[in-house]
Amino acid sequence: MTLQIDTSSYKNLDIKAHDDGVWVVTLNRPTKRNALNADTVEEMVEFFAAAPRAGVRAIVLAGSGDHFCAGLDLVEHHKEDRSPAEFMHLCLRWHEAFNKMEYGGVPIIAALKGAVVGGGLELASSAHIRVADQTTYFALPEGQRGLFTGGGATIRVADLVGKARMIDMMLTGRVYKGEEAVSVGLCQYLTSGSSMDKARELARTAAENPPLSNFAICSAISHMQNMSGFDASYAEAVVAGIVNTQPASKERLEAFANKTAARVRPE
Ligand code: 1HE
Repeated sequence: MTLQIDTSSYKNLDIKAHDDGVWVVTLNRPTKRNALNADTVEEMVEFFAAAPRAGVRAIVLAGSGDHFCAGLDLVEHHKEDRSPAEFMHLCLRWHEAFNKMEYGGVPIIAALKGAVVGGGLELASSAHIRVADQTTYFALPEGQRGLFTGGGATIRVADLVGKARMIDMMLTGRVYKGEEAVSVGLCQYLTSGSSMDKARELARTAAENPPLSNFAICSAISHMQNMSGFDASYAEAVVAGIVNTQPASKERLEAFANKTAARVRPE
């Protein structure tokens, strides 16, 4: 049975389902530049845990206002005066949310603008595709704030840009934007228009794939990266055994054999 998501129960996320199966999830604290407080993280855990079982075909993740996300809610963190154990447990909730995103099997396209910094970059790097616009900039200001990453940057940002660039970003506060951000791997698309429009277009395209194929693409690849090559090749064969014999794949192969399916062409 398909899980129902009650979008009205979310306060820090604005969630809208569209007819094409694409859901738009918007961080909804623009006056705080969408800084991630503990409540927002809990809402992300809840939504991203439910999405794969709720018929969500693809997700666009965005921020309201001029900035995608200013990272950890520094004011909340300051006021709460957390103990090491309390902050560790908070970080584990961030990991819960971000792992649900990366490994959940539903394509997530991040529509970026303005600041994508600190924990905001950790969030963006948990999406499967990142789209930047002309205002988007990326940074890890943890060093300047006397902090360290706690939301998976050591894994995902290092994966995107490599260890040396990540260390440079953290030590010096280096900011990347524009074509340079694309070339170092922080985003895959840079649009002259709206990142939301481009992300919606990409999400619609992804949503047309059979859900089981998308599940494998947006879950198995990440899992396999964590395995030895030997185990990953075994797991790949098992996943391909299931995905490549599904009814939806048989229909598409029939269309290819009948010459009714689109061919792969350069644009
Ligand atoms: C915030 C936050 C925040 C803004 N936590 N409240 N992240 C950072 O080090 C980035 C901190 N933020 C900034 O550098 C700037 O705010 C921005 C570049 C994102 C935006 O600048 P601007 O001029 O548009 O806004 P502002 O005037 O700085 O802030 C507007 C309000 O948003 C203000 O609140 P107000 O109640 O005084 O109006 C700010 O306090 C609030 N605000 N950013 C809380 N981050 C798991 S570990 C992860 C570790 C990290 O993420 S470290 C990186 C933290």
